[in-house]
Amino acid sequence: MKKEMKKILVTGSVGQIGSELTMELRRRYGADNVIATGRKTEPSEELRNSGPFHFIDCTRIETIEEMVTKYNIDTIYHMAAILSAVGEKNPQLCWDVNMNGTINILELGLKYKMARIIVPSSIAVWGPGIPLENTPQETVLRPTTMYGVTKVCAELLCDYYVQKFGLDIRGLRYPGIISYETLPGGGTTDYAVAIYYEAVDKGKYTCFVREDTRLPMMYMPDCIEGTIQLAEADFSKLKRHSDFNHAAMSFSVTELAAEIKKHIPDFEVAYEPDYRQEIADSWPNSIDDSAAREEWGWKPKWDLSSMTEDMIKHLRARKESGTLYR
Ligand code: AKB
Repeated sequence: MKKEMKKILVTGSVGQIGSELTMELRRRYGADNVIATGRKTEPSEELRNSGPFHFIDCTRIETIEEMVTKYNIDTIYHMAAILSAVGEKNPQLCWDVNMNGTINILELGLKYKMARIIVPSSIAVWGPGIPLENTPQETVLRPTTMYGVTKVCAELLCDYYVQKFGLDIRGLRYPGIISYETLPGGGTTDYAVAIYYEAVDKGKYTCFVREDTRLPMMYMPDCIEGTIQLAEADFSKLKRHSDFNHAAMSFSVTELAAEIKKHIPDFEVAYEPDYRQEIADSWPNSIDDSAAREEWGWKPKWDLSSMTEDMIKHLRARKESGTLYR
């Protein structure tokens, strides 16, 4: 029997994906049924005023458990994570937050017999030596970043809890996510967001990866839709659980800049690659998400051209109202 999701806890709700995911979950399931949590960063007014918000620390299980018992939580979207670039600067913090945070969530899932737990993964699970184009679902996972190591471990850990304890856990490998609501923090794919902000703000951008860098990317509405779609899929129909490749589009920085120039003709990009180039070079150019399409009906709606038009429209409006960077 399919268990219902009635009281949802979102960790990492102040982050780039967590903030928009929380608002959409509140729209769909009722504001009071979605408990937003963060570690340090103050939430936006919209997030704080639209439903319950609390500070917790996922590495301290008692702080999560307090939320679970207070609100009778039966579903967790575990969005809290240290991303690739920050993870390389502070690998121990990355391990602590990503691994101890995840096992704490899974243990509480068992203890309180949760209906469902969603733990996102990332294209960072891959490393050198993989087929770069259309990287298959099943291929060697040997990441060279601490973030990637934690994401591979978390996928395995989640699958272990599914097989050993019958816990309902789902996860998908996010590409770089592009959005205009909340800035990403500490990832390698952040250039693909920053470029839009700087194009609208200053008409020029200095990119920290080379112009030929090509990575899988996705617009936020597709990311939110796909995440909730997987969460709502019939568990008995899923052959995989924690590691669905999740794709929408793939482009080089040159192609991205050319698309932006269609809206801002004088836009200029300079290139000063830094340590993040090596990380980007270790990830796929594009990925094969046929398992997600077959098992839970995934289909993206946005491509580079429609996303660019929408991003620029929203960022221009924000600039005009003096709230570009909020
Ligand atoms: C990062 O760049 O670290 C993230 C990711 C691809 O998971 N955006």
